[in-house]
Amino acid sequence: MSDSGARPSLFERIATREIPARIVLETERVIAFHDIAPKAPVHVVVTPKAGDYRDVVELAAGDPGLLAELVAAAHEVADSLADGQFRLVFNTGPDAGQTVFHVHAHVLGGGLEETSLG
Ligand code: IU
Repeated sequence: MSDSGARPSLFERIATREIPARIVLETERVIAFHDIAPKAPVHVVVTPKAGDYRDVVELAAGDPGLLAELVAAAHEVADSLADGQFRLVFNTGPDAGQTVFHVHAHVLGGGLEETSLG
């Protein structure tokens, strides 16, 4: 649950199975599921089960260990679904495309040549 009695976020409701998702990995504090609108052959959302932090900047300041758990989960997902190769995207703020204000990473893989930043 979020603090301050706020309504549970979308991703908290996925973590409690209130909203269905295709879950691919779960640990004590982290959950990963296929994005409902994939932007790459592999597109998985990795997020803390609790909605205490709205974005990666808050998470890094407040619980860097949990940020490291997200990265480890992303690596594990990519190992099983994308040959261990992946792009990790944290949309941060509405102008950057963030729509869910519960920190999460997009794990993108499976062939990204057409969207390469390099
Ligand atoms: P964003 O970085 O906040 O834009 O990411 C939110 C993502 O959540 C976005 O890619 C949606 O497709 C995704 N999503 C989902 O996976 N399942 C849902 O039920 C809903 C949104 I609503």
